[in-house]
Amino acid sequence: MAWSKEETISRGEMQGIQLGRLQKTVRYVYDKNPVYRKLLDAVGVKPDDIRTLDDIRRLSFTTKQQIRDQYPFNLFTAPQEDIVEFHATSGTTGKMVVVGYTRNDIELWTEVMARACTGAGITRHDIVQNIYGYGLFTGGLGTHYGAMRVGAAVIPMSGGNTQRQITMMQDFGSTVVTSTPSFLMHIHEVGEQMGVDFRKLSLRTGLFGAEPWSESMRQAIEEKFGIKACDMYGLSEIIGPGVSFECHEVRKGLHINEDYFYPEIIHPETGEVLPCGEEGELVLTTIGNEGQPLLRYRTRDVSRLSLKPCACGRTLVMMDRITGRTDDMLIIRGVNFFPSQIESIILKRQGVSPHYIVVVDRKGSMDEVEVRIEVTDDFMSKAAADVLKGSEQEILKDVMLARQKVENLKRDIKDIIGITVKVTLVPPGTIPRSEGKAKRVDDKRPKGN
Ligand code: DLL
Repeated sequence: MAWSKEETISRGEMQGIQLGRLQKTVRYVYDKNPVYRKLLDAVGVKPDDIRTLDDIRRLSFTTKQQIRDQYPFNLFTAPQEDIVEFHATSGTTGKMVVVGYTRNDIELWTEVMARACTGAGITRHDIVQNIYGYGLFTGGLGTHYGAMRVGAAVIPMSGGNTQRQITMMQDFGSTVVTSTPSFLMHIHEVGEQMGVDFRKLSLRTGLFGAEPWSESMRQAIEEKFGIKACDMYGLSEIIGPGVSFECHEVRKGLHINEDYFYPEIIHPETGEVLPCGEEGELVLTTIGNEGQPLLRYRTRDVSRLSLKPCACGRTLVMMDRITGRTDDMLIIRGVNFFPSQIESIILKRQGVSPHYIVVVDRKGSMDEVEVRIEVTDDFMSKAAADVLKGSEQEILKDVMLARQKVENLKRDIKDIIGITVKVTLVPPGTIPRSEGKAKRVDDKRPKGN
């Protein structure tokens, strides 16, 4: 059973809703926001020019960089006094991507998340252990709102606290977990060492997302926990979690809440709109948001749309699980960052050069990051000279200095991106140079996982 009637309406009815909301959104941003008015004027589009859904193609794309350029509030379309909540994701050189929600936006978010929860089979009889982080990250609160709306009891655990998560599952009898897939697998590893058999607990379903995960990861979660694992997709810029979700009955693709988020798939290089069924970059237009509506936002996520009917009865257009990104954004343990954020830190520190590589690998079920950075020639020759001189005191000083550098870099990186990484200093010239685009990421994680 779907949560709301819009999930099962005919294509014609859906398109009618979409067109009305698209026209309203374009008029709203044109009238209320000078940045948008300028952008629309630049492509020669007035709100009245949007007469059919295909007219959306006359609008230009919006990018993450454009949102950053308007930091923090210049893309807000609602007046400040109507904003009731902020969220944000980290961004390059410290500038975050900020989102503001009006009361109606929170209502919309709650509604789409209630659909996602219902899709996963969550009802008022459930106890939902919400392991998504609460805070500026949208995962915690978005899931909280939706789970409460369907009447479930929410345990607002937030992330971390692995052992306590296990205790809560055991003592509170949680029936649902909502978490990044990687963290749930970590909980399993820790629990196994404690002798916990998760299959014997009350857990029966889970809502997973915020990072790429594969069919084999789903199988592993379902086996290890004895639950049904459903995928849920979203991004802060658009609303947070709840853009699309899987139904527990079928679990083969995600239903897009297209009456609020209008999807297109484009060729990532040419920007050409691709027909249904072809793989490309997902572009989303919010057609219900008030705080910060986005027109044709380039998500950089790669997927494919399908209009095939789903056995669950929902008629919403479906998208494939995300298969990759068209930029170099990394998602580690649910935290998003770009290599360029690390670069900005390296450039501020002395004794290290801007030659670096971010190595990502998987140890057990957890992704680990090592940042290899070349020290400068000066640093190296001083150390080499001290070794040749045989001056123990000086060598010791060099070693201490190098250790200090590593600690400082680790701390700075943690401050900016929020996760602990391993930092390794390497001799000058040892990181491979590239003639074109520098290779900043060496992703050693198994593909398709
Ligand atoms: O991750 C929102 C969210 C929270 C979704 C909880 C699902 C569950 P951001 O932090 O802005 O928002 O990150 C958005 O994460 O563009 C994708 O690249 C990636 N992502 C999110 N969900 C999935 C998923 C939240 N189910 C970015 N599969 C997006 C693959 C996902 N990637």
